[in-house]
Amino acid sequence: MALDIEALRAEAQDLIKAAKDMDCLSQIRIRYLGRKGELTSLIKNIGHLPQEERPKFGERLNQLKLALTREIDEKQEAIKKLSAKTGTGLDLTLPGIRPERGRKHPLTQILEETYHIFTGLGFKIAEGPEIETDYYNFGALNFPDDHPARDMHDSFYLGTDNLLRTHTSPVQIRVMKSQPPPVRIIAPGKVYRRDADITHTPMFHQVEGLLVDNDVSFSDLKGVLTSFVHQMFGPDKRLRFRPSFFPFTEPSAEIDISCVMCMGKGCRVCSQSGWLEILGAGMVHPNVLNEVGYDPEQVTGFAFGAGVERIAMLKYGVDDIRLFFENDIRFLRQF
Ligand code: 2U9
Repeated sequence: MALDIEALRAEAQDLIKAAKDMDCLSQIRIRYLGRKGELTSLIKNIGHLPQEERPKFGERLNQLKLALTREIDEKQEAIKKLSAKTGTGLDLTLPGIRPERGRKHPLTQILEETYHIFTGLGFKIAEGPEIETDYYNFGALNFPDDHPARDMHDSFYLGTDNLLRTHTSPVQIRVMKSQPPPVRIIAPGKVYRRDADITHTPMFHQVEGLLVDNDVSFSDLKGVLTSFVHQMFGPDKRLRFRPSFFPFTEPSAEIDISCVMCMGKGCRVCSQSGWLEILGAGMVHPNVLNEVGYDPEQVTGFAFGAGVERIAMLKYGVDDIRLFFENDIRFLRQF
């Protein structure tokens, strides 16, 4: 029994010494001095001892009880004082929690790379409103009144005359109306169309470009876009210009690059064709130049457009456009 008491004293004192906070101390108090505590149980069991040992043993247990109570109270005061000093009750010696390092969204990375490429080719960046008038979004761009894109089913109208821009082309109209040629700009930004599936979202990003000056030809367009594709996707990529039609350019083309997955051999991503469509482009329509007050006999221009999400999907091998907008950290941290 004597040993039991000394072992208990040593153990309790070690724990009190090591206690760092109030919670810890109250656990110790309960463990030894609580109703079912270890010391309390010894006191309760005194009755099982031979009659002659009881007084001495009882006295020692009482002393231990007083001693532990005092030591716990003292430690409690000491902890109180320390936390008043630090002002928080926190253990300031613990190592801090490292904040996770963020990174740029993949679309931001593609946009910044695009700015770098085109500013290197002498282009300036231009921006404009996302809510546009029918005139800037369609009329000034030579869209006929009955063009299907003007339908409520294809564009987000806000009343009868305003809509969420369906492309960034109105930015170029605004820039040309505000200054004489030459113009050499790219217009990046959000655009909105009524469309939703694994390759379309109602909001997506475009980068369009416009160059208007004396003697600008289709070969200038080919040179600029070839440089862009080679810098963005690698110099091994081939380009293919296919005839196309847009109201705002004439002639118009769609531009394919050799498939980034199979290098042109044919695979699932390029539907076995070896080619991926990446850009639309053309020579600015004379009606558009007239509309902004430029003389189509004096100046010519080329324009192009691309979807930023599409560039990112092809460059990074992403097969569902919606992943860019779900903000799932497991997706985003891969870029
Ligand atoms: C002005 C004159 C002409 C911009 C152009 C395209 C061709 C084109 C698409 C690419 C993928 C849109 O995001 S997408 O679906 N764009 O094919 N855009 S020429 O032409 C302009 C722009 C402004 C004043």
